Parts: sequence; structure tokens; C-alpha cells
Amino acid sequence: MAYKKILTIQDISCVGQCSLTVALPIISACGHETCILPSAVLSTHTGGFSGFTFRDLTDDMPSIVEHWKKEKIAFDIIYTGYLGSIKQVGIVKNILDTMGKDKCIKVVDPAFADNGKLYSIFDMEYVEAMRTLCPSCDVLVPNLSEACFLTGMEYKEDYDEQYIIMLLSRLVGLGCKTVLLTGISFDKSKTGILLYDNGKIQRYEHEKMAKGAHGTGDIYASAFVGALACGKKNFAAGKIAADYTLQCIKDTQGDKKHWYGAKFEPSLPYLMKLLGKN
Ligand code: PXL
Repeated sequence: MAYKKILTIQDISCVGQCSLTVALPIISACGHETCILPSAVLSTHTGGFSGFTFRDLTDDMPSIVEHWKKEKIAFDIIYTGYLGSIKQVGIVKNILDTMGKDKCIKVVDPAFADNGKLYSIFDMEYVEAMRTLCPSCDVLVPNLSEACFLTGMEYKEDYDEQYIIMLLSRLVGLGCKTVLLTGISFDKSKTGILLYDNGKIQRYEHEKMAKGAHGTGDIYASAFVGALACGKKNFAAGKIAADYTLQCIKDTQGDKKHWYGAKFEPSLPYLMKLLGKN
């Protein structure tokens, strides 16, 4: 199997099991080189801790990228997540447009909202900036909240197929080629993923746990990228990531002290099995 060089751009939340502390181990475990560009350093994530520190690394990014360009460093996959500022979105767009090898796959997880609400540091100006990444990515991986903010559609928990089709057509209107929507099901007792690829829709539904866990969007997108790196096609990679993420939520259920994230490490062997590695 080809050994891939992947760049992931997102924050380091020192504690909290999200973003880079999730992406780096998961993609590495999938067997590929994982390079990082930290967007910010936080003491914890912003989803439930109070008084977290936040160091914005926007001003470090241009010189890091310039150095990589001088060294002729380029990537097979570029995967972006939680970013630190609006200015950074423009820098990241330039990275997506210029730092990929031939046939580079560009995956953008908007990573700015959940349950119909923006994460605490973001506002509509950030959402507007994030729209500009749509034409630069091959696969957008939003949850329903992010898809609604990006398209200006009302966030609904009760929806039908027509609503989702409208959402997808608006995302395509923003320049998205392929959309992998997470947390979607037309049956309230289940959840799942929906892939829109070149006019074709494929869905995968699975068990829904009573309680989700923080950071599962990052676990999902990281496992998806790891599976793509292993040569899986979009839908197969999306299914593998869904099965693995569900297992991580199951591994965390019932541990009240672990409210801030999902225990993704114990089931890394299961992810390897889904990838056909053992
Ligand atoms: O999991 C998304 C995420 C990533 N990084 C930071 C966050 C969050 C969600 O709250 O706060 C810093």
C-alpha cells in the first residue's frame, strides 16, 4: 500500500480529546505520515470548560508555509478542521490551492458548530469566510448545524429528504464537489452519514446512542481521512469512520468523569480491522 503524506490543519487543545490530539494518532495509526499545522493552542477545548487559554497562531503560518515551499514539501491529502481566526481561513485556502501534490485529496471539516449553535469563539463573519473554502476542497464533511450555517438554511431536528436535498444543492451552489454529511437519519432512533458525490446520494444508517460525545466530529473526519489514505473510496471510508466513531462513543458511555471527549484509543485496533489491516 502506498505510504501517504498528509497535512492536517487544526488547533491543539492540550486537554479535551479533539482536533490535533485526535487527528495525529488516528491518521498515524492508519499507517501514514501525518504532518501538522497548528491553528491555535488552547489549554482545553471550548465546549464546556471555562477560562480556557487561547493562543492564535495565525501570524506563524505564512513563514511556516514559505519554508515548506522552499523545501518543495507537498502533500497527498490536506485535511483542515478548527481554525483560529478569519484571517487564517484565507491562509488555509491558499494552502489547499497550492500545497497539494498531483491528485491531492482536500478534505474540509468546517468544525465551527454543533446542535444548531456556533462554537463560542465563532460568529457569522467566520461562517462567511468558511464558505470560501467550499470551492477549494474535494470533500466537505459538515454536520447538519454547519451545513445550515453555511447555506443559510434553518436548523431543524425534524426534517425530511426534501430538506436535505435542498441543503445539498445549496452546498453545491457554494462550490462543493462532494459532501459527506454526518449525523443524518430520517429515522429518529438511528443516525448515519449521507454522501453526495457527483449527483449521486448514498446513505449509511446505524445505531444512535442516547448520548453523543464531544469531539466525535474530529474522530470521524480523522478516521475518514485515514481510510482515504489507505485507498478506500469516499463511501467506504465514510462507513468505516462511522462504525469506528460509534464504537468510541460506546467505549465512553457511562463514565461521567469523561464528559469532555470520547475514548478513541482503546478501539484503534477495531479501526485497523475495519481497514483490513489485521
Ligand atoms: O471538536 C471541535 C473542536 C475543536 N477544537 C476546539 C473546540 C472544539 C469544539 O468545541 O472547542 C478548540
